[in-house]
Amino acid sequence: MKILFYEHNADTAIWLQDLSRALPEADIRLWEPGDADPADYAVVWRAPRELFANRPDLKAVFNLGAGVDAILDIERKEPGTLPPNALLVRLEDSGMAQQMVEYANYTVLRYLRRMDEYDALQRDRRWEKLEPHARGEFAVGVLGMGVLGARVAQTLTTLGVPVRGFSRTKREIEGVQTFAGAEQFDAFIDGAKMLVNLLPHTPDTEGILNARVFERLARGAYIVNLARGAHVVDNDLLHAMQSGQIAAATLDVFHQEPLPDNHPFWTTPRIAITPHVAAITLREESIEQIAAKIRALTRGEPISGIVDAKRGY
Ligand code: NDP
Ligand code: OXD
Repeated sequence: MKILFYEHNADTAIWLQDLSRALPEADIRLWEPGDADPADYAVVWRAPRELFANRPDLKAVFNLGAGVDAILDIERKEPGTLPPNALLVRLEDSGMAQQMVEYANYTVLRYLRRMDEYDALQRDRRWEKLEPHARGEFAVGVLGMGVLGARVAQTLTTLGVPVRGFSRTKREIEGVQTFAGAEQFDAFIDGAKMLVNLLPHTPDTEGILNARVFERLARGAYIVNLARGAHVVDNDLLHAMQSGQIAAATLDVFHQEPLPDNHPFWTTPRIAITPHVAAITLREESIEQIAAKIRALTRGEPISGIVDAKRGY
Protein backbone atom coordinates (compact mmCIF):
# COMPACT_ATOMS: atom_id res chain seq x y z
CA MET A 1 0.00 0.00 0.00
CA LYS A 2 1.40 3.40 -1.01
CA ILE A 3 0.55 6.61 0.84
CA LEU A 4 1.37 10.23 -0.02
CA PHE A 5 1.78 12.78 2.74
CA TYR A 6 1.63 16.56 2.38
CA GLU A 7 1.43 19.16 5.16
CA HIS A 8 3.38 22.26 4.34
CA ASN A 9 3.62 23.60 7.91
CA ALA A 10 4.16 20.40 9.82
CA ASP A 11 7.32 18.80 11.11
CA THR A 12 7.25 16.32 8.24
CA ALA A 13 9.86 13.91 9.60
CA ILE A 14 7.86 13.28 12.79
CA TRP A 15 4.59 12.86 10.89
CA LEU A 16 6.18 10.36 8.48
CA GLN A 17 7.76 8.46 11.37
CA ASP A 18 4.50 8.25 13.34
CA LEU A 19 2.43 7.35 10.27
CA SER A 20 4.89 4.56 9.47
CA ARG A 21 4.67 3.32 13.04
CA ALA A 22 0.87 3.23 12.82
CA LEU A 23 0.87 1.58 9.38
CA PRO A 24 4.09 -0.49 9.21
CA GLU A 25 2.83 -2.35 6.16
CA ALA A 26 2.57 0.89 4.12
CA ASP A 27 5.12 2.61 1.93
CA ILE A 28 4.68 6.26 2.96
CA ARG A 29 6.36 9.14 1.17
CA LEU A 30 6.37 12.90 1.29
CA TRP A 31 4.73 14.28 -1.85
CA GLU A 32 6.87 16.78 -3.70
CA PRO A 33 6.10 18.67 -6.92
CA GLY A 34 6.65 16.39 -9.91
CA ASP A 35 5.81 13.18 -8.00
CA ALA A 36 3.27 11.39 -10.20
CA ASP A 37 4.11 7.84 -9.07
CA PRO A 38 1.13 5.71 -8.11
CA ALA A 39 -0.40 5.90 -4.64
CA ASP A 40 -3.42 4.37 -2.92
CA TYR A 41 -4.07 7.02 -0.30
CA ALA A 42 -3.15 10.65 0.35
CA VAL A 43 -2.96 12.30 3.78
CA VAL A 44 -2.93 16.04 3.21
CA TRP A 45 -3.57 19.53 4.52
CA ARG A 46 -3.94 22.38 2.05
CA ALA A 47 -2.17 20.49 -0.73
CA PRO A 48 -1.68 22.08 -4.15
CA ARG A 49 -3.86 21.01 -7.10
CA GLU A 50 -0.91 19.16 -8.69
CA LEU A 51 -1.02 16.55 -5.96
CA PHE A 52 -4.55 15.53 -6.94
CA ALA A 53 -4.48 15.97 -10.71
CA ASN A 54 -4.22 12.86 -12.93
CA ARG A 55 -4.35 10.39 -10.07
CA PRO A 56 -7.09 7.89 -10.92
CA ASP A 57 -5.19 5.46 -8.66
CA LEU A 58 -6.09 7.24 -5.39
CA LYS A 59 -8.73 5.38 -3.35
CA ALA A 60 -9.12 8.00 -0.63
CA VAL A 61 -7.84 11.42 0.37
CA PHE A 62 -7.61 12.02 4.13
CA ASN A 63 -7.84 15.68 5.08
CA LEU A 64 -5.79 16.61 8.15
CA GLY A 65 -8.55 18.84 9.44
CA ALA A 66 -12.32 19.04 9.81
CA GLY A 67 -12.85 21.64 7.09
CA VAL A 68 -12.43 20.42 3.51
CA ASP A 69 -13.08 23.79 1.85
CA ALA A 70 -9.52 24.13 0.49
CA ILE A 71 -9.75 20.77 -1.33
CA LEU A 72 -13.26 21.35 -2.65
CA ASP A 73 -12.23 24.80 -3.80
CA ILE A 74 -9.68 23.20 -6.15
CA GLU A 75 -12.46 21.13 -7.72
CA ARG A 76 -14.81 24.14 -7.87
CA LYS A 77 -12.22 26.22 -9.74
CA GLU A 78 -11.17 23.39 -12.03
CA PRO A 79 -13.81 20.65 -12.23
CA GLY A 80 -12.38 17.19 -12.77
CA THR A 81 -9.12 17.82 -10.90
CA LEU A 82 -9.89 15.61 -7.89
CA PRO A 83 -9.58 11.86 -8.48
CA PRO A 84 -13.13 10.88 -9.52
CA ASN A 85 -13.41 7.71 -7.45
CA ALA A 86 -11.43 8.73 -4.37
CA LEU A 87 -13.31 9.18 -1.11
CA LEU A 88 -12.66 12.50 0.61
CA VAL A 89 -12.45 11.92 4.37
CA ARG A 90 -12.33 14.64 7.04
CA LEU A 91 -11.04 14.39 10.61
CA GLU A 92 -13.84 13.74 13.08
CA ASP A 93 -13.04 15.38 16.39
CA SER A 94 -9.66 13.67 17.00
CA GLY A 95 -9.13 15.95 19.98
CA MET A 96 -10.46 19.13 18.34
CA ALA A 97 -13.87 19.17 20.06
CA GLN A 98 -12.32 19.55 23.53
CA GLN A 99 -10.18 22.46 22.28
CA MET A 100 -13.24 24.14 20.74
CA VAL A 101 -15.17 23.66 23.97
CA GLU A 102 -12.37 25.38 25.92
CA TYR A 103 -12.12 28.27 23.47
CA ALA A 104 -15.88 28.84 23.26
CA ASN A 105 -16.44 28.60 27.02
CA TYR A 106 -13.58 31.02 27.61
CA THR A 107 -15.05 33.62 25.24
CA VAL A 108 -18.58 33.29 26.63
CA LEU A 109 -17.33 33.78 30.18
CA ARG A 110 -15.02 36.62 29.14
CA TYR A 111 -17.89 38.57 27.61
CA LEU A 112 -20.62 37.49 30.04
CA ARG A 113 -18.46 38.68 32.97
CA ARG A 114 -17.19 41.71 30.99
CA MET A 115 -13.57 40.69 31.64
CA ASP A 116 -12.34 42.33 28.43
CA GLU A 117 -13.73 45.64 29.69
CA TYR A 118 -12.10 45.17 33.11
CA ASP A 119 -8.77 44.51 31.31
CA ALA A 120 -9.14 47.87 29.56
CA LEU A 121 -10.08 49.64 32.82
CA GLN A 122 -7.02 48.19 34.56
CA ARG A 123 -4.77 49.52 31.79
CA ASP A 124 -6.12 53.02 32.69
CA ARG A 125 -5.86 52.35 36.48
CA ARG A 126 -9.61 52.85 36.77
CA TRP A 127 -11.52 51.24 39.68
CA GLU A 128 -14.99 50.99 38.21
CA LYS A 129 -17.78 48.45 38.71
CA LEU A 130 -19.70 47.56 35.55
CA GLU A 131 -23.36 46.52 35.49
CA PRO A 132 -23.31 42.71 35.07
CA HIS A 133 -24.99 41.20 32.01
CA ALA A 134 -28.26 39.46 32.89
CA ARG A 135 -27.43 35.77 32.42
CA GLY A 136 -30.96 34.91 31.26
CA GLU A 137 -30.76 37.52 28.50
CA PHE A 138 -27.32 36.44 27.33
CA ALA A 139 -28.51 34.09 24.57
CA VAL A 140 -25.60 32.39 22.81
CA GLY A 141 -26.25 31.08 19.29
CA VAL A 142 -23.94 28.36 17.98
CA LEU A 143 -23.85 28.15 14.17
CA GLY A 144 -23.23 24.55 13.14
CA MET A 145 -24.38 21.55 15.18
CA GLY A 146 -21.85 19.09 13.77
CA VAL A 147 -19.03 17.23 15.49
CA LEU A 148 -17.62 20.43 17.00
CA GLY A 149 -20.65 22.73 17.28
CA ALA A 150 -22.84 20.17 19.04
CA ARG A 151 -20.19 19.54 21.72
CA VAL A 152 -19.72 23.28 22.18
CA ALA A 153 -23.46 23.97 22.48
CA GLN A 154 -23.90 21.11 24.93
CA THR A 155 -21.20 22.35 27.30
CA LEU A 156 -22.33 25.99 27.09
CA THR A 157 -25.63 24.96 28.68
CA THR A 158 -23.72 24.30 31.92
CA LEU A 159 -22.94 28.04 32.14
CA GLY A 160 -26.61 28.79 32.67
CA VAL A 161 -27.00 30.99 29.59
CA PRO A 162 -29.75 30.28 27.03
CA VAL A 163 -28.13 28.31 24.20
CA ARG A 164 -29.43 28.14 20.63
CA GLY A 165 -28.13 25.91 17.86
CA PHE A 166 -28.39 26.20 14.08
CA SER A 167 -27.87 23.48 11.49
CA ARG A 168 -29.09 22.48 8.04
CA THR A 169 -31.15 19.55 9.30
CA LYS A 170 -32.97 19.43 12.64
CA ARG A 171 -30.91 18.32 15.65
CA GLU A 172 -32.03 17.47 19.18
CA ILE A 173 -29.58 18.46 21.91
CA GLU A 174 -30.70 18.52 25.52
CA GLY A 175 -30.92 22.05 26.88
CA VAL A 176 -30.30 23.64 23.46
CA GLN A 177 -33.03 25.41 21.48
CA THR A 178 -32.37 24.16 17.97
CA PHE A 179 -33.23 25.74 14.62
CA ALA A 180 -32.77 24.23 11.16
CA GLY A 181 -32.53 25.52 7.63
CA ALA A 182 -32.67 28.95 6.01
CA GLU A 183 -36.34 29.41 6.95
CA GLN A 184 -35.50 29.29 10.69
CA PHE A 185 -32.33 31.35 10.47
CA ASP A 186 -33.90 34.67 11.47
CA ALA A 187 -35.62 33.13 14.50
CA PHE A 188 -32.22 31.70 15.48
CA ILE A 189 -30.37 35.04 15.34
CA ASP A 190 -33.11 37.43 16.50
CA GLY A 191 -32.06 39.04 19.77
CA ALA A 192 -29.09 36.72 20.37
CA LYS A 193 -26.36 38.34 22.48
CA MET A 194 -23.52 36.26 21.11
CA LEU A 195 -22.80 34.12 18.04
CA VAL A 196 -20.19 31.37 17.98
CA ASN A 197 -19.54 30.23 14.42
CA LEU A 198 -18.68 26.58 13.75
CA LEU A 199 -20.11 26.15 10.25
CA PRO A 200 -18.16 24.66 7.36
CA HIS A 201 -17.25 27.08 4.58
CA THR A 202 -19.50 26.28 1.61
CA PRO A 203 -21.15 28.44 -1.08
CA ASP A 204 -24.25 28.52 1.18
CA THR A 205 -22.44 29.74 4.29
CA GLU A 206 -19.99 32.21 2.75
CA GLY A 207 -20.55 35.73 4.14
CA ILE A 208 -23.22 34.49 6.56
CA LEU A 209 -21.96 36.88 9.26
CA ASN A 210 -23.00 40.13 7.58
CA ALA A 211 -24.69 43.49 8.24
CA ARG A 212 -28.21 42.08 8.10
CA VAL A 213 -27.39 39.46 10.71
CA PHE A 214 -25.54 41.89 12.98
CA GLU A 215 -28.56 44.22 12.90
CA ARG A 216 -30.91 41.48 14.13
CA LEU A 217 -28.77 40.56 17.14
CA ALA A 218 -29.24 42.21 20.55
CA ARG A 219 -27.64 45.66 20.84
CA GLY A 220 -23.98 45.31 21.90
CA ALA A 221 -23.72 41.68 20.78
CA TYR A 222 -20.53 39.61 20.55
CA ILE A 223 -19.17 37.65 17.58
CA VAL A 224 -16.84 34.69 17.91
CA ASN A 225 -15.61 33.20 14.63
CA LEU A 226 -13.86 29.86 14.98
CA ALA A 227 -14.68 28.39 11.56
CA ARG A 228 -13.44 30.23 8.45
CA GLY A 229 -12.66 33.87 7.62
CA ALA A 230 -14.90 33.71 4.55
CA HIS A 231 -17.94 33.48 6.82
CA VAL A 232 -17.48 37.12 7.85
CA VAL A 233 -18.02 40.21 5.72
CA ASP A 234 -15.13 42.14 7.25
CA ASN A 235 -16.38 45.65 6.44
CA ASP A 236 -19.84 44.87 7.80
CA LEU A 237 -18.28 43.76 11.08
CA LEU A 238 -16.15 46.90 11.29
CA HIS A 239 -19.19 49.13 10.64
CA ALA A 240 -21.32 47.25 13.17
CA MET A 241 -18.58 47.71 15.75
CA GLN A 242 -18.24 51.41 14.99
CA SER A 243 -21.96 51.86 15.55
CA GLY A 244 -21.91 49.87 18.80
CA GLN A 245 -24.34 47.28 17.45
CA ILE A 246 -21.55 44.71 17.89
CA ALA A 247 -19.63 45.35 21.12
CA ALA A 248 -16.67 43.02 20.58
CA ALA A 249 -15.41 40.15 18.47
CA THR A 250 -13.00 37.27 18.88
CA LEU A 251 -11.63 36.03 15.58
CA ASP A 252 -9.48 32.95 15.03
CA VAL A 253 -9.78 32.72 11.24
CA PHE A 254 -9.49 35.23 8.41
CA HIS A 255 -10.00 35.67 4.67
CA GLN A 256 -6.23 35.80 4.29
CA GLU A 257 -3.95 34.00 6.72
CA PRO A 258 -1.68 35.16 8.22
CA LEU A 259 -3.84 38.27 8.67
CA PRO A 260 -2.06 41.00 6.64
CA ASP A 261 -0.17 43.66 8.65
CA ASN A 262 -2.38 46.45 7.36
CA HIS A 263 -5.73 44.79 8.11
CA PRO A 264 -7.90 47.05 10.31
CA PHE A 265 -8.83 44.10 12.56
CA TRP A 266 -5.36 44.30 14.15
CA THR A 267 -6.02 47.75 15.55
CA THR A 268 -9.79 47.78 16.12
CA PRO A 269 -10.45 48.15 19.83
CA ARG A 270 -12.28 45.13 21.21
CA ILE A 271 -11.33 42.77 18.40
CA ALA A 272 -9.34 39.88 19.85
CA ILE A 273 -7.26 37.85 17.40
CA THR A 274 -5.77 34.36 17.58
CA PRO A 275 -3.80 32.80 14.70
CA HIS A 276 -6.08 29.90 13.64
CA VAL A 277 -5.43 27.87 16.75
CA ALA A 278 -8.95 27.38 18.14
CA ALA A 279 -8.53 23.64 17.62
CA ILE A 280 -5.26 22.42 16.23
CA THR A 281 -4.79 19.07 14.53
CA LEU A 282 -3.29 16.70 17.10
CA ARG A 283 -0.79 14.36 15.46
CA GLU A 284 -1.25 11.22 17.55
CA GLU A 285 -5.06 11.32 17.60
CA SER A 286 -5.30 12.13 13.89
CA ILE A 287 -2.89 9.41 12.82
CA GLU A 288 -4.71 6.87 14.98
CA GLN A 289 -8.04 7.80 13.36
CA ILE A 290 -6.68 7.79 9.80
CA ALA A 291 -4.76 4.52 10.23
CA ALA A 292 -7.91 2.81 11.59
CA LYS A 293 -9.90 4.05 8.59
CA ILE A 294 -7.26 2.95 6.07
CA ARG A 295 -7.28 -0.51 7.64
CA ALA A 296 -11.09 -0.63 7.50
CA LEU A 297 -11.06 0.37 3.83
CA THR A 298 -8.49 -2.31 3.03
CA ARG A 299 -10.78 -4.86 4.66
CA GLY A 300 -13.64 -3.53 2.55
CA GLU A 301 -15.50 -2.12 5.58
CA PRO A 302 -17.42 1.18 5.64
CA ILE A 303 -15.94 4.23 7.38
CA SER A 304 -17.43 7.44 8.77
CA GLY A 305 -16.37 11.01 8.01
CA ILE A 306 -16.79 10.80 4.24
CA VAL A 307 -17.43 14.23 2.76
CA ASP A 308 -20.43 14.82 0.54
CA ALA A 309 -18.82 16.98 -2.15
CA LYS A 310 -22.19 18.28 -3.40
CA ARG A 311 -23.17 19.44 0.10
CA GLY A 312 -19.68 20.89 0.55
CA TYR A 313 -18.83 19.35 3.94
P1 NDP B 1 -19.39 19.10 10.68
O1 NDP B 1 -19.41 18.82 9.23
O2 NDP B 1 -19.39 17.97 11.63
O3 NDP B 1 -20.64 20.03 11.07
C1 NDP B 1 -21.10 21.04 10.24
C2 NDP B 1 -22.40 21.61 10.80
O4 NDP B 1 -22.77 22.77 10.05
C3 NDP B 1 -23.56 20.62 10.71
O5 NDP B 1 -24.38 20.73 11.84
C4 NDP B 1 -24.31 21.10 9.46
O6 NDP B 1 -25.71 20.83 9.46
C5 NDP B 1 -24.11 22.60 9.58
N1 NDP B 1 -24.28 23.26 8.28
C6 NDP B 1 -23.60 23.08 7.14
N2 NDP B 1 -24.08 23.86 6.15
C7 NDP B 1 -25.12 24.55 6.69
C8 NDP B 1 -26.03 25.50 6.18
N3 NDP B 1 -25.99 25.91 4.91
N4 NDP B 1 -26.97 25.99 7.02
C9 NDP B 1 -27.04 25.55 8.30
N5 NDP B 1 -26.19 24.65 8.84
C10 NDP B 1 -25.25 24.17 8.05
O7 NDP B 1 -18.13 20.04 10.95
P2 NDP B 1 -17.25 20.19 12.27
O8 NDP B 1 -18.15 20.51 13.39
O9 NDP B 1 -16.32 19.05 12.42
O10 NDP B 1 -16.36 21.49 11.87
C11 NDP B 1 -16.95 22.71 11.57
C12 NDP B 1 -15.95 23.68 10.97
O11 NDP B 1 -15.07 24.17 11.98
C13 NDP B 1 -15.00 23.11 9.92
O12 NDP B 1 -15.63 23.00 8.66
C14 NDP B 1 -13.87 24.10 9.92
O13 NDP B 1 -14.11 25.11 8.97
C15 NDP B 1 -13.92 24.70 11.33
N6 NDP B 1 -12.72 24.35 12.11
C16 NDP B 1 -11.90 25.37 12.56
C17 NDP B 1 -10.81 25.08 13.32
C18 NDP B 1 -9.97 26.17 13.89
O14 NDP B 1 -8.93 25.88 14.47
N7 NDP B 1 -10.37 27.42 13.78
C19 NDP B 1 -10.45 23.70 13.66
C20 NDP B 1 -11.40 22.72 13.19
C21 NDP B 1 -12.48 23.05 12.43
P3 NDP B 1 -26.25 19.32 9.49
O15 NDP B 1 -26.03 18.88 10.93
O16 NDP B 1 -27.67 19.45 9.17
O17 NDP B 1 -25.44 18.55 8.51
C1 OXD C 1 -9.73 22.41 10.46
C2 OXD C 1 -8.88 23.54 10.83
O1 OXD C 1 -10.60 22.55 9.58
O2 OXD C 1 -7.91 23.33 11.57
O3 OXD C 1 -9.55 21.32 11.02
O4 OXD C 1 -9.17 24.68 10.45
